[in-house]
Amino acid sequence: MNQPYASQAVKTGAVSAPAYVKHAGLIEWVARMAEMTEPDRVVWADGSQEEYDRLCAELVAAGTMKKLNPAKRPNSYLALSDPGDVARVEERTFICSEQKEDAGPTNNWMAPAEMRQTLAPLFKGSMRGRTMYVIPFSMGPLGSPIAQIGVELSDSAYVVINMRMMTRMGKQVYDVLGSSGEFVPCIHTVGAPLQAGQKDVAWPCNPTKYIVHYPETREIWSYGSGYGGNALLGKKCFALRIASNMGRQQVAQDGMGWLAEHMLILGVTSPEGRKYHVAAAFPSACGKTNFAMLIPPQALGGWKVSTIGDDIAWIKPRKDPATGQMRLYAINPEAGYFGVAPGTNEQTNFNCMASLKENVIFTNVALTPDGDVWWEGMGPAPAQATDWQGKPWTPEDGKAGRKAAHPNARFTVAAIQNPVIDAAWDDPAGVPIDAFIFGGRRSTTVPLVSEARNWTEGVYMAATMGSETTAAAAGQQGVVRRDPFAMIPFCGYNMSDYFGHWLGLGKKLAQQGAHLPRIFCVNWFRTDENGKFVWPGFGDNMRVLKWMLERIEGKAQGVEHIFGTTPRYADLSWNGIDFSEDSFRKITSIDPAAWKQELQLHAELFDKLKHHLPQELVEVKAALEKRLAA
Ligand code: SAT
Ligand code: MN
Repeated sequence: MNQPYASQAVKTGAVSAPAYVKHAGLIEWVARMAEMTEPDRVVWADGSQEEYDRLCAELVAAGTMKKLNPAKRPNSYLALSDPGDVARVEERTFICSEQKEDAGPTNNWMAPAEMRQTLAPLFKGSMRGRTMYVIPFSMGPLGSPIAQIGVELSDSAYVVINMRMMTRMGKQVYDVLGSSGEFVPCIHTVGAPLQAGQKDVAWPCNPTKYIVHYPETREIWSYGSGYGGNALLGKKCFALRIASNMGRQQVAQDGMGWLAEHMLILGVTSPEGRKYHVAAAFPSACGKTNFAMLIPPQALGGWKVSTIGDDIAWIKPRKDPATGQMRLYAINPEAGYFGVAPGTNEQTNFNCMASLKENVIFTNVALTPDGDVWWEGMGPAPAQATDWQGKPWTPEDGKAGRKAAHPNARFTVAAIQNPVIDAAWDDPAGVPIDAFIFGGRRSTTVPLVSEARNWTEGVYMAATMGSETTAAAAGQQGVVRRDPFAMIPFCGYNMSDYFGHWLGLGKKLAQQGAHLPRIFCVNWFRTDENGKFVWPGFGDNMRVLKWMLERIEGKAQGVEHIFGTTPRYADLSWNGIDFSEDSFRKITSIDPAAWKQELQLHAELFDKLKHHLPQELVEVKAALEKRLAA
């Protein structure tokens, strides 16, 4: 793939890079972007603690952040965003491939030339009055053969400090990059230039937003938002949308390619000391961080869970050095967690709360009178607080339906603060994956857990996954949408080609006698007549995980149904919990009428994705329909 920025002649007129930056193409690009966006100054971020502290102080002075009470929450800050800039903006997210069909029907598309013309006047002078930060970062352990380098230019200091937590960010990246290494150029502006003498606002942004990806030239251009996945370009934009393209393009080189997935990665150790690794895909705000840090119930007898990653997995095939057999290995390309705060407490996620004791950036949670933070579901509400919009709030307001924290309020914290971080979380070689789990948020229809009979059926389950929408994205909440592989907002190319890539990789691995992960589908979210969740979830999800691992070991039983194998009541361990057989039936029952409707929705999805849709998936669907009719 050609890298337009790696090889151009230097004309460093506009910027002077520090001596440790040896990459002429990078310097030239920075100069060109500075010429276009016209910042007052260019600052080369070095990733040091001193720089972090200085930027935090500047953000406090500007009113973007408040420093929390050091006695309660040492070294921690609260940022409150503009009320119109609180989540990813999927409607404003574009995959600008040369051919429209390469973006596919699930992505917004515009021709690259047309998009460049659209963006040019917006980026022109967009950083006036501001500082342009040059943020070098590595996705994955620095220098690892699986890692990739990016450089983000941003006029937001908030982005710099978040990128330092979320990625391996800093001047050490330039040593790896050298004078001609490849990097993904990412440019971000809040789109709010300042005229001389004009006073800044605490959270500058622009009502017009564009989150743009050019997969062929591997560039990211983000305009108008300062929030999360719109602005921290290493995350969804690079590690999923651009990286999914990289993984597929690699097929042309090595016949297999690799996968960039919206998955947590966890390690799980049995009481006998056997260690497994599981990668699990859930849509945003469906509990990936909680699952990645879960504490197994003691009554299950000594299972342990450790975290490798909580949101994104890069997965590559390679020979197991011990057995010589091909396997899939996963790394977490990130170095921190950008998790949903509301609902997090000592019961739902003890380890997460422990991670949040210090050195945290909170965004859009509530502030308590003693200078600490609070959010819905954290514990008893304070008698008064300042809400996420900076207004006074009391529990009375809460009763009237006004939330103190935004439902998509987030924390940013370094992964190393997690008390159950896996010893191998930073291993450049990655961890071997034993099982894939796919889960959506479904109040009906989908049973607690089923195991696919084979890779193709597993891909079908993942491809047809549906989920009720959450606050992680702007738009209506609680409506079921198809979210194949939890990748609808993140797949950087045609979704049918993506299914084909998964099927092709499975096929090639099987031909080589590989040890393929098993595929499971879960749903923690079935509700009863009163709309209450039936399954306790959180730590008790270990009961389901245990069954899966025992399936892998050939020990656990189950029954086959129309699309897989599900445990019977007696196949799960119920030590330490009072969960009736009747409740179990409520969350595992398969209602043929509901499934007939569900298959109708699969048909609609397949119709939408018919261009390049793999025939294997059409065949799985036909077989399913036959079993359902029988
Ligand atoms: O805002 S992010 O995209 O970083 C978080 C999410 O939606 O998963
Ligand atoms: Mn996510």
